[in-house]
Amino acid sequence: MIKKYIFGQPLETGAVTQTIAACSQPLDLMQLSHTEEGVRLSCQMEPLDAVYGLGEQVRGINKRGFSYVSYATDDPFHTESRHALYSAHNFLILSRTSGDSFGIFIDDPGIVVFDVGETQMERLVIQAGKDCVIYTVEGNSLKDIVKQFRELVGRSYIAPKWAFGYQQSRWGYACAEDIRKVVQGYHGKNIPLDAVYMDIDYMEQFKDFTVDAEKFPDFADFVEEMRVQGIHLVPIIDAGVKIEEGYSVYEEGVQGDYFCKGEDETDFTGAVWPGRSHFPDVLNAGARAWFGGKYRVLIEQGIDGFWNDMNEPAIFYSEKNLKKVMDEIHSLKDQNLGLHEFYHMKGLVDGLSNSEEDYKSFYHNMDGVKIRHDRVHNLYGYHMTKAASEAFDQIAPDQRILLFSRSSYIGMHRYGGIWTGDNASWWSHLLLSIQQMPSLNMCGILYTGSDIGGFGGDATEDLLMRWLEFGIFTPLMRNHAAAGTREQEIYQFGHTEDFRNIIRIRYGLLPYLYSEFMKCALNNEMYFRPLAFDYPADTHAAQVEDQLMVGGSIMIAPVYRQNATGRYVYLPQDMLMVRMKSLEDRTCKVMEQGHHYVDIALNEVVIFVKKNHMLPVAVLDEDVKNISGVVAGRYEWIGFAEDAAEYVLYEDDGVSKKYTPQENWKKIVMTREELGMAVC
Ligand code: MIG
Repeated sequence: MIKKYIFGQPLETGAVTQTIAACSQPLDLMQLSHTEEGVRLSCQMEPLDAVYGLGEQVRGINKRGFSYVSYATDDPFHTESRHALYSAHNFLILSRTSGDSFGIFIDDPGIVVFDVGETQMERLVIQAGKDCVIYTVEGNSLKDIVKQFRELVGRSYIAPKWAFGYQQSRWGYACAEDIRKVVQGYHGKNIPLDAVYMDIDYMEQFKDFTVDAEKFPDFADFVEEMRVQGIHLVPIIDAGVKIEEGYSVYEEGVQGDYFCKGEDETDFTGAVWPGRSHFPDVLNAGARAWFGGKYRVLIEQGIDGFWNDMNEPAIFYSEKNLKKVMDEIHSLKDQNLGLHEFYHMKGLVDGLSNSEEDYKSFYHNMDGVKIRHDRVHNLYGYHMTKAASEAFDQIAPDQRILLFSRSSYIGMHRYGGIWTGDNASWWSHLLLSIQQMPSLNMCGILYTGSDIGGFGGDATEDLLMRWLEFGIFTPLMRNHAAAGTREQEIYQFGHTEDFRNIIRIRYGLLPYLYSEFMKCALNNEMYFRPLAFDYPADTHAAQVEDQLMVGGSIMIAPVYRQNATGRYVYLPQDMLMVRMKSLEDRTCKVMEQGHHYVDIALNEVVIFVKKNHMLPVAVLDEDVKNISGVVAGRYEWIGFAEDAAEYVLYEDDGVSKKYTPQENWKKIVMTREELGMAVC
């Protein structure tokens, strides 16, 4: 049961797609009060109650014990003490041991604070603005609450099938030759690869929708050269548009009045990668149609995937603020600085980027209404991505195009996926990425993954290997790293054969992973689930923060600690442990419900199949180069059946949007003998 409550005069964010009438009774699931900031909700939590959700955030699956701020922030240093990351996903579930669990969604695109027992351990306090819509969701299970919420906000984005292949990225591939080397690096070692990313260096001076002709002569030919080898190129698009006379995107934007405005009605200027830039007012329908239409120039050259970056929007500095800071620092010159003044000065410079002052100094024209940016801050990345998606519907209505964003808000999940931003090559971030996945799925974001191997810092070989062993289960499986860090393409390391085996396991599992993704997208379910969602009566399952259910048949328990040669795994029921040294070298063992210590060598992938469940595993040729080597129907089956198990397999052409035809869905039943259980 969903109830809707309206406070003040909220803006239409587009998060919700169902029309439901506002409730005439006051909100009663939490205590409501009106503070100076706006609407405040609070309630008591019993010691064993858990809080799930909030999408892309720091910390664990159970969010208790910390406070989280929804205010999209470009902060590449995600330590445990941070409160905000790149996105704002204002949905959480209070899972109560007493049974009356509920979900709550705060549809407010400005700052929202979730104090989940940080200030007082037993209190959940949510502080929203004055103008917002709040939805409460009651249901008979955690899964049911999520499903109702997901029906409320609409079907999740579905990526083309090739985007479920392995993908390589690096900030630093600067020209066609660099990309050819990457492809050769993979193909030379017989490691499958479906996409290579083009980070900001492909552009002419970081100008959106341009391609530097010196670095990429005959770009369309190059795209074709890659396509023939089965490689999709995925260029980045940044939010800021360079101010430069003669640059058509800039000139059209000025003429069409498509940029965000400053207080004085002139186009707002902030500095990002292209230098002084304007920001398309993607909250305005006209500007959105215009900006989205620009993607066409790359699509016409054969591009079929994009990632939208810097769309919190990140602002390195604004001219106004820079001048103020410079003046202040100048006034300190020749003074004998005390420590206090020194730190103040240092803070001035640090505070230039993504400053609240800047976010309060520019405006959107939301279809006739002038809105100060900070009130709608969390909608920017969402609407930039919506702009692209709406344009794709015009340009290629029947084709799936890969699209994902750094910043997002609930609602954007219908238009694209996300990646989890600039993590680091830290073991703690491997765990973080495991924990973020179910929270994101709750909020509708299914096509997602983190930068495998870590973005900042130097990846070690063992970290990359363990991260890939988890990454083979994330829909977006992309190895990405920052400029200046150790090169982390797989072929840069010594144990290539082990890496190759792991990547091949991904391709082998694809028929399963893709089927499960599609079922979850089409049925509004979660692809990654905490154990507590599937085993609600099991108090041990509720404690598990580092294992996930993946689709309907399996559980994973990734190793995320350096030098660990195994780990404790909790089995909420009897399961079949399948140990893979490679796709072909698999051994199985039936294991009983309970706690186990499981050895998992650095080069092994282990999955746990639920009793009376099974999954397809593709049979691959030795020289499979990409997803086209995963041939429909060429499968073996792994399963755990007392008598028989069944599976609903989903297959399609991978690019069209026809998901429902009967022939896409096949129910397969196999007996214990057929599954080869005798050898386990
Ligand atoms: O300020 O385009 O999160 O993936 O490699 C950094 C360069 C800008 C941030 C993205 C990252 C990308 C990088 N970008």
